[in-house]
Amino acid sequence: KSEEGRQVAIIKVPFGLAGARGGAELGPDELITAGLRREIARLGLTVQREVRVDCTNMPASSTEKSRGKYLSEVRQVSERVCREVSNAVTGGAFPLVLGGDHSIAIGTLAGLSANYSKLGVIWFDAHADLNTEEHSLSGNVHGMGLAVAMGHSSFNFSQIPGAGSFIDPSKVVYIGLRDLDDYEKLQIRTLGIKSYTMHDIDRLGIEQVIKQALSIVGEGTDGIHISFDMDCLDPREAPGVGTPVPGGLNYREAHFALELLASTNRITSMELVEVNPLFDQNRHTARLGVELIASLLGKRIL
Ligand code: NNH
Ligand code: MN
Ligand code: MN
Ligand code: MN
Repeated sequence: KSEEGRQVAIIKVPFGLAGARGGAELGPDELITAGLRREIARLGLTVQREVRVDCTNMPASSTEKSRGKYLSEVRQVSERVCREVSNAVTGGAFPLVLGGDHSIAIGTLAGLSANYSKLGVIWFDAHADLNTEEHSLSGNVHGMGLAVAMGHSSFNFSQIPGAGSFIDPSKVVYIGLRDLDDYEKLQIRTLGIKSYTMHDIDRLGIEQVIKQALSIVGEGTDGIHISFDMDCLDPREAPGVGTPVPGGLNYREAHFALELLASTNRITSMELVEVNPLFDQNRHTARLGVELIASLLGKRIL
């Protein structure tokens, strides 16, 4: 794909029921208001389509016996996101998915897996999102997305119409981890998922981390997806998130990481999640989100 004339499909997913606290459903509109379309235009890219996935944010009184909260709402959103992401790829556009809480990754990964036979995933997050309904301490499905996508949870891709095969843990790389539940630590070891924790970033530097990450997700894959949870950033940079954790990526590390990824011309999709305007100040977090998306889409200083 050439840089010029590259088409972007903006897929807004205003869903917040699966997060730790409400407000993430306001994220997509906040990112648009913060100037996303203008930034994309400045890069010479075209927005081929902008779709808004219909999401329920008023919980129906559920009779479902599930330890995952609002699982029926999550299922419905996942099916819709899967369809939109799949349509975007089929239509030749770069899917840019705007959350919403991180449970929307279930639909994104489902739609991507239908179109790529071997998908690489770089997961920027303070958290591993590897819990299952059985193991989660919170019951919040935004902490389960990768477990669902790998088929470890009783709710998984086999229940999403149009989804492809499960995500291969050997083609997933974490960046920014610093708040893991015991079960997630065990799973990362058992599955052998390559993880660059904040400790590793301190030790290696973000450039080396990205180079190593790319060598893993870039080999034997036909697509590379960036799942970017804004809470990977330090809360001083990004206060407007549902679950802030101290000691995260700083402004330059995050930009440099995404610039390095962009320069490979191998990234095929991105989602940016967990922007929560209710905990933000002066739209700071959404503006940073827009800047980071621009970096991933190829924005250069000079
Ligand atoms: N691990 C915790 C849970 O499962 C926190 C997850 N929170 C997130 N994930 N923001 O990215 O509830
Ligand atoms: Mn997450
Ligand atoms: Mn997180
Ligand atoms: Mn936490």
